[in-house]
Amino acid sequence: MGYSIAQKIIRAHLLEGEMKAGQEIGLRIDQTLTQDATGTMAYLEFEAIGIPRVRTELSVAYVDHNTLQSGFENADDHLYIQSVAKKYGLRFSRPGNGICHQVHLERFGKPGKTLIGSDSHTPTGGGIGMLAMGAGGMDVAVAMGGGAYYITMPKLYKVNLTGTLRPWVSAKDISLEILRILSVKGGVGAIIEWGGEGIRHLTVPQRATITNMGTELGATTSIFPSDEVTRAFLAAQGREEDYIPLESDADAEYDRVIDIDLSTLRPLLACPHSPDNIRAAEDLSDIKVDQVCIGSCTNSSLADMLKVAAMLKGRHIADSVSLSVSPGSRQVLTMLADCGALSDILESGARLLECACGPCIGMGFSPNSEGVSLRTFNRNFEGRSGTKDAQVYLVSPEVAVASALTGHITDPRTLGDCPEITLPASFRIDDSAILMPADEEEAKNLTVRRGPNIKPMPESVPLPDVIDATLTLKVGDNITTDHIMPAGAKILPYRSNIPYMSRFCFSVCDETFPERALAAGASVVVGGSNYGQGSSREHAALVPLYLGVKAVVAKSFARIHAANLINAGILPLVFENPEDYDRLQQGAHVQLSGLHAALKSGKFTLRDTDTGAEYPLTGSFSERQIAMLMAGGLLKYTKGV
Ligand code: MIC
Ligand code: SF4
Repeated sequence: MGYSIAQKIIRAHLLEGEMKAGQEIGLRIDQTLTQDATGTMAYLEFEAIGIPRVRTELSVAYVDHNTLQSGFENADDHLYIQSVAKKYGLRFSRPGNGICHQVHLERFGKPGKTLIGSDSHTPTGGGIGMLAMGAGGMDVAVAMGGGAYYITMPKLYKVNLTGTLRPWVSAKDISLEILRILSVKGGVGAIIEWGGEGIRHLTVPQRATITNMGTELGATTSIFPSDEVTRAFLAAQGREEDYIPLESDADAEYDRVIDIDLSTLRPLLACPHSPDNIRAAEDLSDIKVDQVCIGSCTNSSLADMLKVAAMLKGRHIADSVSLSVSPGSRQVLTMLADCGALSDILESGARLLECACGPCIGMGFSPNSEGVSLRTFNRNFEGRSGTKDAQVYLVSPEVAVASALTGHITDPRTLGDCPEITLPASFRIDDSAILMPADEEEAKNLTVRRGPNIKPMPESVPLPDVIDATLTLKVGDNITTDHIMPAGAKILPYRSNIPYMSRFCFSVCDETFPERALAAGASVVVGGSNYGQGSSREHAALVPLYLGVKAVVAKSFARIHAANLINAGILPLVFENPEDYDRLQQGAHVQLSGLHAALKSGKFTLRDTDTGAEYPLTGSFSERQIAMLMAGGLLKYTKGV
């Protein structure tokens, strides 16, 4: 049997385990990236491990999330990250240089390499044939120190594309179509490989939009072959030497094959509040639009922005609409300025925002009350925009601009001819905003700058044999990390201050949770299926740890979050009988006993000590994870090994 692209990269990086679906494997990691919202914690963890220099081929620290400096906190954290990068051997991408995934694709990504990043959209790198995965900060810290990255060997899905996209239909619509087919849990435990005739016409930015949004399927990662399209992109970035060809063998086998004929697709939207709530733009034209945001790591490439500029040229947006445009990187912005396209954007009435995540993570530009906001982003979870009752729709740049011009949801096919965009043969290369690390000798004398916003991390403890706790919170299906630990301009500056952040834990679901959890001392949280979907933020585990959460019992878990819970020493357990979810009530007193033996057998029992009822649970932990839980989390385990 031949190998798929992902299997080829995994084989070449396999340090432990066997390439059999469901088994834990350890991978050698070539590159890492962090962004500032997760980076401060990741570097505190790296420092705690105590390795003097990163041991990867390349590690980059980006600042792109917390760029709104409304107090000293973010600025201090940036200086901390900058000084860590200089001392420990990382490149530092300065604030304003762009969104980590966009810049990494432009300047550093290489086909055939492994990349992990403390951000769930790291799979963007799959657009040029990298095996790129999102991970918790602790996992990235360990990989920076030269340690393996462990995942469960995923199943392999193949999406076969045929035909070509019709005018006005774009890569975003392919992403939305696959979300319609598979749903936000449909990719859990799988790597999605894209292939078929139809990919030949997809540029690298289009491919990167698709691999970026594969995260919303819950997939471990998504990947495209590395072919002549990849070579042309790398050559245009002055990096042709980084090109290697990479494709799957003709007889590679997949667990599932999905066929999509590109010529049948039409402009789509993901309706509130989930990326898989898909409708066609033409069916929603009576919805008035208050706000349109163009940008984010999904749709902020030069190609996207040139299309936006061409559509806006000589036109003016509707008076009722507020339009923001955030180019993905300084390279994109300067090239837009050079060719005059930036003026077309500005003259239309758009507001230009910094090359950063911005509104995507609620960093400013929140919609008005009950506002309808169309965004070219990847997530429309409730409250994520910063306005709890806003109605956020995910759209392509084409639908975004068409709707900004008319003031209501608009199928761009009603606008006439679609402008043709050609990518330049060479991009403008200026890496001056990427700072190099000090050499090893100089690094020894450098000190790291730590601001007063950096507070000690909560300490996880070795797993006891018995846990007595209160079921302090019961939540439903598809709880995202934005529910567990919200982001936004008011909370994000405290990513290195867990005690402060804890006041907002689960505030989207129940504002009284932090207080009740602290009063209870030890807590169990109960959730439905796909618990912890969305971001890689380990704060969604570290903050519950601080509040005394000992175990989370759910119908199923999202991959990165489950790993983050174990890394923090919290038990993720699954209902053996999903209907037991309905029987357990918030407020119950519960007990988990015989835990040390249960870790090995995988069979756990939750006892309601008020009623005596017992609920069978399962938890499948590898030897390494058991050792980690017994040691009190990944950091203690790593230091002890
Ligand atoms: C997101 O899109 O939710 C984020 C913000 O980029 C997160 C990381 C974080 O919470 O800092 C992610 O996707 O991992
Ligand atoms: Fe930034 Fe949004 Fe991308 Fe997350 S999804 S990395 S917040 S642009």
